[in-house]
Amino acid sequence: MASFITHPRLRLIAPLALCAAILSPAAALAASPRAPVWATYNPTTRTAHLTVISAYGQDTYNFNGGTNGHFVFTVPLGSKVMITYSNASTMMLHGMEIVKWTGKLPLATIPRPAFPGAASPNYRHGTPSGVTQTVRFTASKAGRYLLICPVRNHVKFGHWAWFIVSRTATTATGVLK
Ligand SMILES: [Cu+2]
Repeated sequence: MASFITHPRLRLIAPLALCAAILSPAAALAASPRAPVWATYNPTTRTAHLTVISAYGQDTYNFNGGTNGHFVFTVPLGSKVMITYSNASTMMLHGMEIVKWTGKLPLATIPRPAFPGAASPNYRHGTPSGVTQTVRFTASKAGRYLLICPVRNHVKFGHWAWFIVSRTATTATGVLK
């Protein structure tokens, strides 16, 4: 189960597949929608695999369905982070970048990535609709970071999430709050 819902495209249809597999109405009630698995962690290789989708579920300024910091990723300090990033919007470019939390949102200028490689290709311009990319970096410093969409004005419109690099976490999580 876990392996098949980690694929973003399958993730979208997973709830339908679950419903189809359920024979009795009582069971259907019991198995109400299950949150997608947005993060997995391999403690042996210290690799965090994250899925990040812009405009997930509805075509708005969201990451994995969360706007304005309602989605939170946490990874253990020192993780090798591998992000599968997709822009699901049918209307516009979006991108992703991890930046330091300075106490306020980067509304006017877009900072450089907090870690080398922690941004989608050509991040200020954005990723075209329907394209999936891989982003790799090492979460080498503990602290509070933002996952932002660096496309012009998108942070202002709510296109940002939290990204926490934790000294105490033993696994990676991605939660919509
Ligand atoms: Cu955006």
